[in-house]
Amino acid sequence: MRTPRFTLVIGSFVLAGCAVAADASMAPPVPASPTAALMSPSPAGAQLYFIAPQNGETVAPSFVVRFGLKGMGVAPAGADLSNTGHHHILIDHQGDPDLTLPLPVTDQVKHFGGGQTETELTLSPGTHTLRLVLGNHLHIPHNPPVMSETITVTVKAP
Ligand SMILES: [Cu+2]
Repeated sequence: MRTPRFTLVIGSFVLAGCAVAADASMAPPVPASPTAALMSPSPAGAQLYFIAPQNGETVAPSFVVRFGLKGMGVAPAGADLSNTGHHHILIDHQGDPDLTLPLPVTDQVKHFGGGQTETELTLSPGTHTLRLVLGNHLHIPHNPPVMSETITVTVKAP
């Protein structure tokens, strides 16, 4: 008479054990790099793009660049708010920057840590490439990175 009851208790234990194991498997993976824990997730479908200029456009030596962002918000550098970042523009940059580290400050990487959504660039005559990259509060690209396509503009002589 007592055996069936004992079996029921054991059964409950096994079920509870399974639930705990399932939760553990949902834990995030171990960071792959020292800065991985400092990266911010980007939501699915986030898009970064140029409102102006357009790819292939010919522009004056000084021209306005407008940054377009869908699915995320803009926040100043230092403000750790989910699903936000600030803009960076890569000018004549070869390949991707290191997407696991804070973006450097160079002539080819400009930061808009104030939360700006446009800027005026002055470039030498000829063709130049431009690309936008969103960075988190620490200037680290998101995971997955939110980057625009690379566009080419032709700067005419003054
Ligand atoms: Cu930055």
